[in-house]
Amino acid sequence: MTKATATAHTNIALIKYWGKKNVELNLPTTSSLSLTLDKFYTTTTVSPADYGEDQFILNQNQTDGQRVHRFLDFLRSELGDFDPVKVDSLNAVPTSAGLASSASAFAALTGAVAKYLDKDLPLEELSRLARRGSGSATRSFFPGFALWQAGDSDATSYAYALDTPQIPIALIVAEVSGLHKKVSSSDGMQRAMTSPDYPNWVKESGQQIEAMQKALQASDLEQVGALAEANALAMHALNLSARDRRFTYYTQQTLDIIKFVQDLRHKGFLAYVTLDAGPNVKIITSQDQAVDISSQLQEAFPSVKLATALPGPGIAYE
Ligand code: 2P0
Repeated sequence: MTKATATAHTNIALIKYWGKKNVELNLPTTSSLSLTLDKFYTTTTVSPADYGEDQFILNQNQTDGQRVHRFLDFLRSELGDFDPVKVDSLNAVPTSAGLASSASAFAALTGAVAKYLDKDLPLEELSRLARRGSGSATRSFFPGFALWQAGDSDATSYAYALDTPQIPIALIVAEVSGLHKKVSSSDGMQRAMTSPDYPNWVKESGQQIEAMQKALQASDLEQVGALAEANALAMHALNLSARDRRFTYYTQQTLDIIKFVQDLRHKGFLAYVTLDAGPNVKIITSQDQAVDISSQLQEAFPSVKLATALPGPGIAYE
């Protein structure tokens, strides 16, 4: 194989990963459950390097991606040594969309390297490998809903597809305006683990992930939204109650949008929020209400950028 290309879509966690029980192996404290999104993805091509070392090109610019270089060396240790490669990635995950690109990026890279080496690995094995690049990447190989089982070792921590009925779910991403001080997710979750409420969040998360799977099987979108919102808001409360360097990703506008979505619910709409490692709000709703909710949000928050995503496909190769 002289060249291999893979496309992986990003995902949104409905039950979050927020804490590591083993930093080196990237083992999470809890299992997490996600929805793959159609709109946002990374396409990565792996080919022989132009010269004697690995190269990383992101959106057509030569980039010094330390994480990518470290990850390629990790793949050599797992899949057998290979000569230097050129990694050429195109991100259709605009940073402005407020979604992390590391999930789709490390999933696409893992898939493209395996294909380049002519290794026909099961998706669960690719997921296990991608975990060492970025935790959320474990979940980006599968169409629709995926579950990353925390596991208790390197071998047992990977994601798999959930077999659910077709659910008419939609996700509106509301990009909050203004400049924000960044706390990386790796740092944020280390801080959150120092909250006295952390053990309780872990316990509740275990119950929520069971309830979420039942809600998905029953196509109960109200319950899916309610569980996701409770899990996400409790995650963000940990950041505020951390003993070590407590912080928040919330801005005033984040809080205003959360309140607006609660008001929509009181008016009878199906609308729930979830938030990740940043100030942007993602609204879980049904496909038939997404346009209406989106236009109400735009009217109330003219400066906010909105994008609506639907369930997306699993990894694909060219
Ligand atoms: C998630 N996030 O479940 C959670 C919720 C953000 C908030 O996974 O340290 O880039 O590379 O494993 O996967 C984002 O963190 O973290 C994330 P690392 P990752 O989607």
